[in-house]
Amino acid sequence: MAQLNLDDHSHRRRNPLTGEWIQVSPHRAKRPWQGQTEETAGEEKPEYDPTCYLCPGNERAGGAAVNPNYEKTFAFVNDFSALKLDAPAEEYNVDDLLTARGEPGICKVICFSPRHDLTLPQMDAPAIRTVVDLWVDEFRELGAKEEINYVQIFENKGEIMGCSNPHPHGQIWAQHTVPDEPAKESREQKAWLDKRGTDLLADYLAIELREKTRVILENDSWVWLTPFWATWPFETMLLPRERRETLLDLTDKEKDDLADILKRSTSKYDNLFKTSFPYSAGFHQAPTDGEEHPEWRLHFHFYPPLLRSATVKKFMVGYEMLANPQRDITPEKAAAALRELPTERYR
Ligand code: H2U
Ligand code: ZN
Repeated sequence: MAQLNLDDHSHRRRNPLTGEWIQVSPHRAKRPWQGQTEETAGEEKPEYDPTCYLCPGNERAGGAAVNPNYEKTFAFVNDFSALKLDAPAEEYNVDDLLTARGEPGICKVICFSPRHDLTLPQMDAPAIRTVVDLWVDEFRELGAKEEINYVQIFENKGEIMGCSNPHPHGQIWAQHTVPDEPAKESREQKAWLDKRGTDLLADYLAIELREKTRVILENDSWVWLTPFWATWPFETMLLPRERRETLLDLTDKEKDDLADILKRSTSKYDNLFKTSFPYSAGFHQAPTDGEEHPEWRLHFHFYPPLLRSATVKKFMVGYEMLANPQRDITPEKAAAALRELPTERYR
């Protein structure tokens, strides 16, 4: 039997943050990298759109409110919030088979810029820094609430991801329960700390900085890489060099550096298929449950759906739905493709 070659043989990789596995089939992607770069129809947007419910001074959907004439960023409670603070945190149980619980929470919408026509890579670093500051402020305020034990900050970008409005914006859902994805990461990081006495992502980062095959970009405070266990073709993760449990622990320099690496990473993404690159992305951070979390290291995940071009998307169906997520192009190949691209956006 030949020795296992991760560039060649079909294999499974374990995600140490969740304990879940991914099927990798590198032989199916043996053909050399053929990044098709058909430019998508020039999506020319106006700086201000009088029909946009997020532009400054405009009325929101259904006349819920009128936006102020904001000049940098703007946050408001989602007019169609999925989570509400008035839900009683009570149990419902029928014979231990039908179990439910009331879930109090708060949903917010956060506008990144008054400009309707920009996205993160098109904003300058000081403007992105104002978004970082908004994330910090919102996290502080929501996380401090008695009922709130977890704050999920995210951005859903692009029509292909079901995003309803091109105005640059993200969302925050803050709630009583730590939801499943961060709960898995809490469990695995805690188990690692208990067993090894170190933080899991510190040990992981050390390997990545040694091997360098999956690192794409670095600055003084952050490392951008394709995780060894990435599921989506161009999935990436942004890690702080120092252990920071939440955004509240970041220094001024780390916040500036975060703005810098967000600009350059999202520019590379746009350059990959010469399109405004769609994704779901966001932070995973320690719960805001009042407990100590020495096991936690905050990080940012990018989950982009595109596979081969601006229009060819990876479907998570069939085997993925019924058995296990699967990928062809290896995380190492994806990192190499992203590494080659300029950090300056194509236009
Ligand atoms: P997307 O980024 O997924 O398109 O979501 C935009 C959010 O904005 C969505 O959750 C909210 C929707 O409920 N929204 C308002 O709160 N007010 C509005 O006037 C329209 C949209
Ligand atoms: Zn707008």
